[in-house]
Amino acid sequence: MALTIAGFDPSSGAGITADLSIFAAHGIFGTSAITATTVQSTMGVAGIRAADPAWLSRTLEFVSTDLPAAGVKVGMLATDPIVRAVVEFLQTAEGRVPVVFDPVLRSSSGYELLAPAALRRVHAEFLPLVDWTTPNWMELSVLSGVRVRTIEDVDSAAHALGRMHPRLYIVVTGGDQQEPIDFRRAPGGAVQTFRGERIETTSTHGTGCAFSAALLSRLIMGEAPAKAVANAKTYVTGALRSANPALGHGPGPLDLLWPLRARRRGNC
Ligand code: PXL
Repeated sequence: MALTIAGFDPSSGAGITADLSIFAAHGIFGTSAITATTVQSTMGVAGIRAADPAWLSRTLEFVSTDLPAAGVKVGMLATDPIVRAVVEFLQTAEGRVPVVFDPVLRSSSGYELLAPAALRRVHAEFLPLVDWTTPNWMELSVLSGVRVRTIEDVDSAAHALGRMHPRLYIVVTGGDQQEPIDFRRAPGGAVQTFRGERIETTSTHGTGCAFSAALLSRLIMGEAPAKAVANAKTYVTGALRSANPALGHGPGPLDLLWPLRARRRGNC
């Protein structure tokens, strides 16, 4: 069982409902706790309302006592009080399970999905409780404080972030770059790069959610770090490849359930 602590995107391209589909595609049952609701479609984010932090804390405590998760994914954190509630939960969570953080900072339509004032607590209290983070280039730049314009900058920024948080695995996703290279830094500083295939599609809404939730699923399935990253990437590539570009008027959703259909056809 996996838990996602994230925002609600009513178009299901990203956020909680997408995460639950991704867990399901990996055969994993998912529970969830909402940090914020958004007014959103493939056309972009039109509004955000953060959840009541006390209500989030009650939800996390009540659900996890009954249905303890084997891994936790954290997405949109929205505000500083929400970060505090998630920190308190992770501190009291029984046992050590993998925690994957997709650092959702800003929507492509320009909305702040994490208040800049909350970044201090993310570094001081939240990231020390996280095992894996999956920033894209822009998110890596904000988290590390290092400008990221080239793959060499990715290397410096990932090492800077890794020195701040020595037990963190950092996977920098490059799917939105011309050369889709994913870059992994392990605790201790070892680096591995994964060269991906570039899929030309307009269906890209929630790609970061898909990668991070697939990564958590693979970790829960017991895969070692390099294999989990490679398989999460294969999952996202498949979801991009079989997405229906006719869905929505903006960047459409991925085909998150493709492994179920592929299996039914006997292809996988
Ligand atoms: O893809 C980032 C993301 C994650 N979660 C929620 C979102 C978005 C992007 O807008 O709304 C809830």
